[in-house]
Amino acid sequence: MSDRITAEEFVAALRAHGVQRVTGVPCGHLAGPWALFDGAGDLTPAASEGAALALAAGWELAGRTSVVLCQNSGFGNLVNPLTSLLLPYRVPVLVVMTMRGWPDPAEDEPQHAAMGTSTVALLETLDVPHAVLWPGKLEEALGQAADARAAGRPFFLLVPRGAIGKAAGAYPAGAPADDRLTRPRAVAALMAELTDELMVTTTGYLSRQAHHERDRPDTFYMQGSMGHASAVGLGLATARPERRTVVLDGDGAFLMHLGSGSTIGSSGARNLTHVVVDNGCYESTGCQPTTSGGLDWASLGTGLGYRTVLTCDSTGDLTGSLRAALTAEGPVLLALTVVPTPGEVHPRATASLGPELIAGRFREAAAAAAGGGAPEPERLP
Ligand SMILES: Cc1ncc(C[n+]2csc(CCOP(=O)(O)OP(=O)(O)O)c2C)c(N)n1
Repeated sequence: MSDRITAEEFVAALRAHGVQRVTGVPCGHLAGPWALFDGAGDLTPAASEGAALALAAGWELAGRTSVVLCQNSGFGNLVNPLTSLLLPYRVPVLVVMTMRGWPDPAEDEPQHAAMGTSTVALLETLDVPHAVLWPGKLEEALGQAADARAAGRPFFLLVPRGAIGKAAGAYPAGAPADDRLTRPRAVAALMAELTDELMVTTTGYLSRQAHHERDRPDTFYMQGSMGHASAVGLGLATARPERRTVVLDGDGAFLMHLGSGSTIGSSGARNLTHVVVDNGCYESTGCQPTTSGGLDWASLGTGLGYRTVLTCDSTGDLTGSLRAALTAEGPVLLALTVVPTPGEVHPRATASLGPELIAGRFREAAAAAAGGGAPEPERLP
């Protein structure tokens, strides 16, 4: 399998084409180049792909040749700055985008199917120049990118899964000391505390962990839609005010659509508990650091308007914190600071259940009254 270009070769080629600054949201299939650019001090992680494109536009407007690294699940996030900023203002950013759900959507997870089959057509509809990184075609594609740049146009280099190698030793995570809080410990304890709460879990390892610890129909395992678990949870909580809703979120996902925290804060939803597992990184794609390192969760939660804000970073305080978070008046924010455990990975809920089944059984569970029994009749105005 020598079709694969090494991460070092790929980064060297981009540098030879003048790349100075790099931003984006990570994909496991770009983990090698991400680590090398980060190691060189040239990478700024962005909260979302749209923000990455805007940041790169700023660099370009100030004379720095820039690249955005992302996967096509984030294409939707960047379409707005692509169409209303880069195209009309003729700002030429190079976007290196991995292609999930493509060429055969059946070979990837279900949440990638619709975007996988439409990414190329969307770029064509928008008349945005692009090329696929086929084996041996990097220089040719970068030549096309240079032509696009000369014409003041962005360029998308589409990367098939596995086309670029990994970088050795990127973001190693040591074994956690015995009493340190970890994702498995935090999620196992949370799932054990649940009774009849509705729950929505964020994309990646957290959904997998929740499913592994305790499969329940009243948990909506949301693979995909990164950053939107909190808004889904607010919808559930306000539609079913007599039941507690729990959102299980990651720091990267929370930051991607941080504005929803303000919507939740101002909603005053008394029955909403938002649990954020902060491991300081995008663990599901290779533990690339997020920007949560310097974040003061207590101040942030209070500032956003959450009624109760709790933080916990030790196994000793975990059960007490969870019980308080599940019973206190909401909106509740509970930030759990954990150490990454990338070695513990479980199958996706969608591998055994399928998204339609997850949604169908969740609908039934959500229709039931709190504590089981018949659903409340809907009141007419
Ligand atoms: C819009 C979008 N961008 C990127 C991804 C790829 N992706 C899947 S999981 C994940 C990391 C999520 O990080 P975090 O919320 O901190 O949770 P963790 O993986 O650390 O548990 C990323 C970047 C995605 N699914 N969707």
